[in-house]
Amino acid sequence: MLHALTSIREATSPMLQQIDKFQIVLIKPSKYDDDGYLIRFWKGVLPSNTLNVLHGLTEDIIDRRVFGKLNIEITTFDETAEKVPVDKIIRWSKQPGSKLLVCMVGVQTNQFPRAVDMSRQFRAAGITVIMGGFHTSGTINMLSDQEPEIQALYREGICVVSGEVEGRWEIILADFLHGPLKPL
Ligand code: B12
Repeated sequence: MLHALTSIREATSPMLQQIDKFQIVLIKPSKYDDDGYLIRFWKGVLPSNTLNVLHGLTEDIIDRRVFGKLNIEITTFDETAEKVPVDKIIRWSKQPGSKLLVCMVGVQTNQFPRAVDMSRQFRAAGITVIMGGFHTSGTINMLSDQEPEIQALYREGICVVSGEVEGRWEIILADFLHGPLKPL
């Protein structure tokens, strides 16, 4: 583990010197109703497990200084109970010296169309997007990543995560900081 951490620091260090702030935006998408309207509640009663877990795993990476003194900022949005300020996030991504990653987290099948639509808005602004959760993991593991909807994500430059991320999150983040992310 120590070796892995040292290699992450070494591999990313030249890149880290050029970055003032690394912003990680974690979004739990909501879903559309049968008429295509976005469902959003006035108040949320059950915070999303996935959003909390991803937030905790990211805080742990900050606490362990996996990326040295890099200023890492985490922002979470649960779209079931709050509006996701897409335009504002796009503006954050344009700040000089800042690197921003958008993550669609805990995406279930009923939330997948919404997650894709929101991802497209970020991709149109040149922002890197990663999508994970039961839908991508289940589809890839039960069928394969040759499924048309997963292939469509690849074509649109939306990176896909299959499976659990514990123990691997920092490797994905290092890949993002170092160069283009792998599609899967
Ligand atoms: C607990 C749970 C609930 C709880 C949620 C509590 C909460 N506040 O979060 C409750 C009871 C509310 C619930 C409700 C529903 N659920 Co539910 N639920 C589960 C259950 C048992 C565990 C989910 C969980 O919390 N896992 C822990 C988190 C941390 O894991 P995770 O989401 O998989 O995320 C990991 C990875 O996927 C990955 N990951 C995820 N996203 C991302 C993003 C990035 C960028 C990265 C890098 C990694 C990554 O990293 C995470 C950590 O390893 C699963 C079954 C299961 N065993 O998975 C069903 C399950 C997810 N639920 C399901 C369903 C259908 C629903 C409902 C739609 C039911 C309904 N008809 O209302 C609702 C939807 C609610 C909503 N708005 O999301 C289905 C989804 C099926 C599908 N095809 O998508 C599942 C799979 C059950 C099943 N087998 O049918 N559920």
